[in-house]
Amino acid sequence: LLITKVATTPFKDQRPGTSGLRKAVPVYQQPHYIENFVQAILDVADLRGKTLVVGGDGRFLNDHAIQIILQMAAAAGIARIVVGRDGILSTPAVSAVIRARGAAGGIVLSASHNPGGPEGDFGIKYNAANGGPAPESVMQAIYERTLAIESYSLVQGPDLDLARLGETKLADTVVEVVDPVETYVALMETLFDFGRLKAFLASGFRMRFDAMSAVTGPYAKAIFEDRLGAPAGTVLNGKPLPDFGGHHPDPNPVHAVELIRELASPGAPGFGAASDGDGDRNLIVGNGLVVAPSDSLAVIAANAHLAPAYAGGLAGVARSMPTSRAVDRVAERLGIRSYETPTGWKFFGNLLDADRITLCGEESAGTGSNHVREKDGIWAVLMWLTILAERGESVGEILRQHWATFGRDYYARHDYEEVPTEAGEAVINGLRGLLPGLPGRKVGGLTVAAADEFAYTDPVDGSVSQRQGIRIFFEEGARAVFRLSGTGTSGATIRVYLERYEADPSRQNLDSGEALAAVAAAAREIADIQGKTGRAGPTVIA
Ligand code: VG1
Ligand code: CO
Repeated sequence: LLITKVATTPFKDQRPGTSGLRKAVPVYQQPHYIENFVQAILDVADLRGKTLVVGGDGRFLNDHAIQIILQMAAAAGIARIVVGRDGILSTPAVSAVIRARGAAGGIVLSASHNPGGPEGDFGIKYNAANGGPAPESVMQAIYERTLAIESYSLVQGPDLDLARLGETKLADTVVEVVDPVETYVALMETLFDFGRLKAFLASGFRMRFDAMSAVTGPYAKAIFEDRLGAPAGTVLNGKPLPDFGGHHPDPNPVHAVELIRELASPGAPGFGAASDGDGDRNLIVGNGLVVAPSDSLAVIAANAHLAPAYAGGLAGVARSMPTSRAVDRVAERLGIRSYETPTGWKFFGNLLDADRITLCGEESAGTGSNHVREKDGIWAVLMWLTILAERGESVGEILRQHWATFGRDYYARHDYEEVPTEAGEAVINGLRGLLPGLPGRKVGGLTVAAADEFAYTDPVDGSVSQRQGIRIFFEEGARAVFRLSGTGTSGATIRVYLERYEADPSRQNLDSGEALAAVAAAAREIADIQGKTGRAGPTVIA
């Protein structure tokens, strides 16, 4: 067994963010950059003699990074590496495979919805034995290890052929190439009534799924077209491409505009959906409308009992703090608990593991359940398809009825992208300083009721996460939240999350920009974003 030890020096910028280490491709192309971070993972996780799952969304560098990981994992004495054919596994599929195989962990190669290709982004995420993103304490330990690293080890050799299913050996390590779709599809079949959904599609109900040339293409074809019998062509952009065809694989109203336009045209299918680069996000579209992710979470919570796996009810639900409070209203009605966590899926892991919650989600188009420990785009689409089949109503009717029952939480996120890092920090620090004086302040017709900086104590392990965003509550049922993105790859992105509750059904069909104008103006004024960044308005409204 020939282990090569290579001397290296630390990179100072390998601190993982909201979702792993995400950097521009040229940063990852620096000699030793991938190896250093992978060695830090292997050192901290100690997977000797255990099973590791590896796969990615197929973006540029996916192939290259996987070969390095295999060689390093072999040198680290890992007993078995389960890798998706051609290096492909969606983020929720990695989670499913970790759990199905009793693996000790997994490495996911993706920068999610960020563009790919030589000028795009790349990322490495580490998941733990429960199938979910490793907790903050582990990621912090990995970061600290990157700062002290002096060498890494690998078993050198020719690239392994990952196109063929089956087992090969690399030194003492078994490398097992698996079908990337099989375990995931089998899991979906245990959660939903595929016979019922197939009959629904056979009855003439039509849908579109846009895979955005990213990882979900093969999963969506296997499920919607092959298993559920939707006609060929139901899945759009179904072939994963290393640069996603030059598009942002981001399922939002800006980047999924063609799908939204198609669904708005006469005679269009009644249901449209899309997923992101690594398959964990989802977009739900009806005829002429887009379902806000916070609303989607609430609708799913209110209707989950229609799917076999959730027919017995929900243990509880959770949402990230900036996600609208719509799901809380459903939880209250159902008599179950609703938890509020910091942004990022890793904070749902303990609640799911401890059976305190069954469903969870984020305003950033992430929804999921206890079936895996990641958000799951295709799962959300199957959930909506189930609701549509069982209720026999349109997406729009379901949404309007939901609002009539629970009230509507108008919602929007304003992003100020790529502002200088110091300016982004100045906005948050400025708000922090203002907090004590805010209650009672009147701004543009609204009155501040309370304001704080969100901190979270995990109810399961007691770990504390400070400084997770500034919250301003207004007496008029409105809220503004401010935080800095933890997934960007250049400068800072300020996220301003706006919401306002409307109980009156006659006022639930306003344009959300209009309904939120006062709270948007109040947020801008209080935070003085223009004064601190020079920006007159957001770059993206989601
Ligand atoms: C963003 C979203 C967050 C999500 C994260 C990873 O993080 O706001 O809700 O969990 O992306 O999603 P941030 O720190 O940039 O706001 V994904 O689909 O990129 O794995
Ligand atoms: Co993603």
